[in-house]
Amino acid sequence: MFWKSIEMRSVDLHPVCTHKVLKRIRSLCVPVVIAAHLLFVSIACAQQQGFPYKLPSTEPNRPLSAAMKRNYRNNLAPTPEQNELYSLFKYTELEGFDYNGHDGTVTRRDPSKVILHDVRYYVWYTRRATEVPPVGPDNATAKIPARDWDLSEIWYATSKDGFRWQEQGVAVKRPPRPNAGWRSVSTPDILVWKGKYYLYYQAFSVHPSSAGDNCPVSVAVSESPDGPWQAVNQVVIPNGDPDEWDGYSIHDPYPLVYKDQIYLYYKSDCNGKDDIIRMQGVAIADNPLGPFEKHPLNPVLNSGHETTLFPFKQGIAALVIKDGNEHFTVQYAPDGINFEIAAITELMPVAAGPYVPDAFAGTEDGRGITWGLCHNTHLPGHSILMRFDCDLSRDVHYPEMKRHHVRLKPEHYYRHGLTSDRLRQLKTENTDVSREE
Ligand code: AAL
Repeated sequence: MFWKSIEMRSVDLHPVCTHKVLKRIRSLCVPVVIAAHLLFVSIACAQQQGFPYKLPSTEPNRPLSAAMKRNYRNNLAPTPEQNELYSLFKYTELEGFDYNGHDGTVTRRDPSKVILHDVRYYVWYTRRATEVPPVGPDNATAKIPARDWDLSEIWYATSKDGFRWQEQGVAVKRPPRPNAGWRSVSTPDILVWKGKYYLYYQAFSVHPSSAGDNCPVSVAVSESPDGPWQAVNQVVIPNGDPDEWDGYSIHDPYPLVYKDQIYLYYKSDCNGKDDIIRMQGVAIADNPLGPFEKHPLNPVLNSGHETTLFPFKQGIAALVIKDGNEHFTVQYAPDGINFEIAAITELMPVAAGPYVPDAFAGTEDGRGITWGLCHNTHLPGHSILMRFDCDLSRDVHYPEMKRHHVRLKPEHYYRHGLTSDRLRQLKTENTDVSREE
């Protein structure tokens, strides 16, 4: 029929058309029709077939749900085992730190990054040794701390293996009034730049209050990690305007060298004390003493408390540990600024200070991290340092760190029971229900 109609129309339209021409058209049409048929069949088959049993290692060329698109586009790899920015975390008690019988009078917290110098690891941290544990902002005095990090100094310790530490003493003391930090110096982090060492820290001139920690960031410099440290006694990262997100506090300064500049990440608390939001920004400088220019896109992380970042591939990776919509994630910014979630995990190290071998190399081939120190603050009146291990490194593969969940016993869940208020409410609701019956 089909050929007949072509022949007829050809004859109608072109009465002079020869049989040879018709034959040519027919020979061209046959393959086109077969190809169209095959295409139709393959589309129909693809539509019928479910998502493959074996997970494709790259994004398959087929319609995908939003979740499957995310799995291929956001995560660094479609399974945690292959995702270099996914890890579980393992914890070890440290040797070498005395806490005065854990009576709350001695605290160690907020460790810096760990650095390696002459076959020894170094870490700096907040150390408080007061006559009594913290009593809260209303009862604090010149000698009685308001909070765990009040009336503190910056101390340091060294280790040959990262497990057994020797406390070496004070690195930065509280300066005399009216210098920033006279009330407390805390939460240090380290930068090595052109052969010199710089400690950035929070410098309190008022004690931490119920409204939060109002303090800027200051810096001390030394020729050696063993000191002596010369406090510069100047604010290097000032608070923003009072109506800006970082107008009240600049916390957790965390310097890295990136693109030949100093990228100093920090956290700020905003939104008021009843509905506090914690986010992170970055200030960039060519010189460790500044001027630091805050990035116009700040905040660059919408979640997270203490800052923990490291060079990764050509960009920067961040542990977004607690607080905010995106807590318990590892994020990655190929430009150090525009972070996306790269992995979701759990039981992350709080206030992690990792050993970052290439923290100051200005690398565009960041290798990642495998261990560091962190803190735990849930002890009576004080905090302790702990060690964490992980596989967030491109150079190792520890299968036990790539498992997908932390196994916790029932006791752990029951410890997070309902509050007595909520139990009372439920009791009333249950009484109302039985009355209705
Ligand atoms: C920490 C850090 C900063 C805060 C306080 C001490 O975990 O975020 O250092 O100011 O808590």
